[in-house]
Parts: sequence; structure tokens; C-alpha cells
Amino acid sequence: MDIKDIILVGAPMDAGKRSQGCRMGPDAYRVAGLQKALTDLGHTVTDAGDVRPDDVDLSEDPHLFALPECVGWTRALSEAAQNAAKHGLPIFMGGDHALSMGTVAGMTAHAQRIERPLFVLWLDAHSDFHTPSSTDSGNLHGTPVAYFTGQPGFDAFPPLPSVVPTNRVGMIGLRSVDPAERAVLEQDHAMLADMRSIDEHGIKAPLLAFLERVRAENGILHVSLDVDFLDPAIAPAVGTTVPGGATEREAHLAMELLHESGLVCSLDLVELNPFLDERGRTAKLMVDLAASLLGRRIFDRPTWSF
Ligand code: B3U
Ligand code: MN
Ligand code: MN
Repeated sequence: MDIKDIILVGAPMDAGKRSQGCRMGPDAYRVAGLQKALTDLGHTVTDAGDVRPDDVDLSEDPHLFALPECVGWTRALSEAAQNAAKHGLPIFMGGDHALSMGTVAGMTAHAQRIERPLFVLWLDAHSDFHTPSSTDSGNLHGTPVAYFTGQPGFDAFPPLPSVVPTNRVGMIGLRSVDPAERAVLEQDHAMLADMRSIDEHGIKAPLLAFLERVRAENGILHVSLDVDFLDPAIAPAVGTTVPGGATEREAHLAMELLHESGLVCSLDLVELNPFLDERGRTAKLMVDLAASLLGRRIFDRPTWSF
């Protein structure tokens, strides 16, 4: 197996929405044994500790929740991602999904440095494609994809090292998309696989089609895994539950296919709210999924020929 240097980066960010608790995520992953699970696979795993948001001189916006703090996190995490990516494969332990503004921004700088295009796989019930003006909730965790694809309205945020065009974004697991998000996403040709298409074709077909595009363009792939991609019956520790999500088996298969692609350069684990968990089961499931993405399997070759 391909042995990697993995850097765990804690992002105890809770500023992307009003309901609080995701700040405990990084420690929940530590307690659930993320480092050991990956070390046991043969990887070298370093825990770089937690990032702190930069101080920014910016006033609050009455329509948005905690704008200055989100900008501070974006700056700090972009920097942290660029540094970590020089030394290996970063895993960002969130924290809410607004942290991906920073992590993806940093990974675009890394992609630029190694002269390969960055693709993003968004595993989420939501498309997180609002802009600061289209969001009704004012929660910035609903906006990261719009930010890193260069949609207008993010003037308060740091300029992106380079934009990820919408057609380099794949979204799998969608089942809650607001009309304002849908209008732009459809017209910009992102690769969208909602739960209906997973029911019809399974999770393998859309994922392999997307990975084929990444490979054809010699790209690298950032994966952003929102806990609510999973069905709330198996992953209850999330503030925004949407029924009808991916099963444990679909999620593991997706992780295994990602591993086999060899294209993944970085991973976000987001929206875990340990305050809402049941005896750590969601944290443990996310750790198991990360291990599948990093190569854990029972047998090294097919166990049956058919
Ligand atoms: N689209 C809604 C709901 C939402 C987006 N992301 C999450 N929830 N987790 C919003 O608030 O923007
Ligand atoms: Mn999300
Ligand atoms: Mn979500």
C-alpha cells in the first residue's frame, strides 16, 4: 500500500452557524482514535494541534452570523493548509463546514505550486452554495462552495490564491438544496449526484465518473466530508439532520474507491457535533470512514471471482 505522511489539523470552528458544539469535534476525533487508526495502517501520522483564528479588524454584518470570526478562520486555515500540504496529506478535523473556505483556499495554493488542477468532492446533504447575500439563515457554513468557486459577494474574505471552477466540483449525497443555490449550480455544470441518482445507480457510478475526470486532467482531489452526508440514523451527531442519507456501506464503498483512485490530496471532516452524539458512535464512524479512505480493507484482493 501507498504509505503516506498524514498531518492532523484541528479546526475547532463553531462560527459558521448559530447552533454550537462543533468546536469539540477535533478532540472527539482524538478520543475516538483517529491517529491510531491511521498509524495502524502503516502511515506516519502527526497531530499538529489546533489552529486558532486570526484577529481581523472588521465589523459584524447584521445579516450574517460571526462574519469577522469566519474571516479570521479562513485566513488562518488557508495558511495552515498550505503549510501542511508541503509535508503530506492533511486531514482537517472540524469544526463546522465554513472551515472549508480556508482549507480549500489553501489547497488551491498548493495545487498551483505543484502545477496540477484542484478538484473538490463535496459529500454532503447540502450544496453549501449560498453567497452572503443569498443566504436566508445568515449561517456562513452554507456558503463555502460559492466562495471557492469565485461567486460574487465575498469581498470581506481573503482573495483566493486561485478559484476552483464549478465544473471541477462534484457533489454527492444532495437532498437539501435551496432554490437560489440550484439556479446557479445547474447552469454552471457542477457534477451533481443527489440521493435519487444514488438510489438508481448506486454510489459507485457517479463517483467513478467524477474520478475519471480528475484523472483525465491530471488533477488532485480535496474531499470534504460533512457528517450529514450520512443518514442521521447512523450519524446522529450533527445539527442539520436530513433524513434519507448515505448508508454505512455506501459511505465505506465511496471511501474505498477514493483510496483506490490514488488522487486524494486532503480531507475535511466537518460538522461533527459531539454534544449531540450517542456514546461517540458518530465520531467512531467518521474515524472508520477516514481509515477506509486511507486504505483499510479486510483482504488485499477480491475474495470471490464472479
Ligand atoms: N441551505 C441552508 C441549510 C444548510 C446548509 N448547510 C447546512 N445547512 N449545514 C443554509 O442555512 O444555508
Ligand atoms: Mn456542509
Ligand atoms: Mn450539510
